[in-house]
Amino acid sequence: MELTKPGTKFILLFCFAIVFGAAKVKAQDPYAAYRQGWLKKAEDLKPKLTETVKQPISVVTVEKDAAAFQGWKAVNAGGIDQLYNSAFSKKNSGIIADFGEHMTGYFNFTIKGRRGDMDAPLRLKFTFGEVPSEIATPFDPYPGTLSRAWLQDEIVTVTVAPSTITIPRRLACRYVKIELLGSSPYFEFGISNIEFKATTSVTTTPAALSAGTSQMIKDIDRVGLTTLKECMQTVYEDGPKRDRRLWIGDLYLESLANLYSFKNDDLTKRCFYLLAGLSAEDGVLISNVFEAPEPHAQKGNRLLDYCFLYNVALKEYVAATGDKQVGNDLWPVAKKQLDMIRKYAGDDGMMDYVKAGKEWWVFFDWKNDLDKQAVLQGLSVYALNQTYALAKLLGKESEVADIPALAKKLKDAAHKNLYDKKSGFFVSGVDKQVSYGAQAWMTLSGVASKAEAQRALKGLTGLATAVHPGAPYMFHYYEAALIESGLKTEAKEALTTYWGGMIKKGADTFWEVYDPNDEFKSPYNFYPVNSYCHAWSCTPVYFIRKYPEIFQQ
Ligand code: RAM
Repeated sequence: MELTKPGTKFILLFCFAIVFGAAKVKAQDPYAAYRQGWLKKAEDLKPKLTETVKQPISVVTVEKDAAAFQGWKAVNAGGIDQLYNSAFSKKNSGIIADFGEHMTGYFNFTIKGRRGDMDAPLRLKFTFGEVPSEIATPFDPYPGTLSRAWLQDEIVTVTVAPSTITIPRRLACRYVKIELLGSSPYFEFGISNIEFKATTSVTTTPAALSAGTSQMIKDIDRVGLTTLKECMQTVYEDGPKRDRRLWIGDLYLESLANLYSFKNDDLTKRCFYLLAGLSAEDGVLISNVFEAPEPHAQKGNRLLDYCFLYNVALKEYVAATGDKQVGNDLWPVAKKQLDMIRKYAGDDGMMDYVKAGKEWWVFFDWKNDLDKQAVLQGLSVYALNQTYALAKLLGKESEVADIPALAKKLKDAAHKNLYDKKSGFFVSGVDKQVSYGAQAWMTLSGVASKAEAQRALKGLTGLATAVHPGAPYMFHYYEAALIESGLKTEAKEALTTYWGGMIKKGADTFWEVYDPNDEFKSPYNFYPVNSYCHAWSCTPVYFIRKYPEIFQQ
């Protein structure tokens, strides 16, 4: 072949350009060929929500009580008829209806004239609360760091009576306060037929716990199930009040609890496909996605630990259900997330957590002072091993042949660099911090031997300086570590004390943030904007039902 002819050269260059260009496009989006298919599957799996109409069971007053959760308690003040049978005026403005349970859905009410003609509009304010303090705490001036609009207060202007009005926004609450902001002195009206159309995608009732189960464990399970049910809408939401969307970390824990309770496999599948279909063009998963107006991701939000947990969640799902189709479909995504472990793993086998922390949101817990070295190292080992287990289930080990050696390298390095033989704790970072998180992840990853794990975990309770979990999310991993290391009594005690603590404080659903020593803790600088029905807090359901020998005796 004569390469000197200008025509041939041109054709060759042209061919190179096409091949190179195609490779470039492919490198940019490794899932280009699959995305639409994944999103279609997600759409096809979208559940139809069931609707149940609920009515208030009573009227309550919310009263100050230093002993109550966040200083406020709801006190029964009689039947709802007192509202329905009298005129609504300044006298009963501020009345609070109690539905007796947490609900997620749509609120409606009816306005009827009682005397005179409606010669002016009416202005009403509704405040919806998951817990009593939300009803009693003024929202303004708003000090929070998230949007003020998450808070559930709505002003409604009514111009025609009679009329039945539905508040357009979906709400999550147990209590509803109604205030009168404006009305005509020449027109008397009443409020009636207060209703809530509650929605969920749950259609099954899980088996009862065994007869010998303690009342406290039964209560924890019941509240955990309600929490999960409320979060199971058309995706696994993190919280039906806030943020009302699919986050990978929450999905992981919800899907575990679902496997042992409602068994809605389709919802889990839908969420896996959605996250995959909406991942970034470089193949990295985005931490959270929205469904409306059409499915889309919160693009800039890259959370390193959540990428790894997607793999773990997928493996758990495939292992439990035997659904290899989903595993095979989404294997390219799982495989891709491992690149980030390869990228930050140093020659010494230690993850460069400082660099990772600069380039990513490394989360693990709502706890500012938590050092992330040990937790990231532990999760990386865990994710490598879990992904390899997934590869085995799918017969794809040859595609990740480097993983076992890498996992071992990281594991050995963790033990060498982070284990303090003298104290028996795993330490993290330059200050050698001892945290619940570090002991939990060193245990779950298998870096700690059983004896070391037991010693470290047991030691935590006696160490005043140990960094505690900031939220139930981290408490889940601590609880899982207690079980993994064989500390059954301690596991039962920890679950009963922590989630039971919320029960004792009146929880209808478990909370996003719970620090037994600080009921006002908020990652968002304003505790009413915390979510009080939060996915990652539902996991006692998983523990209690997966380990009956620990919890149901
Ligand atoms: C919050 C949400 C959600 C969690 C993220 C990291 O915004 O509560 O549950 O996954 O943070």
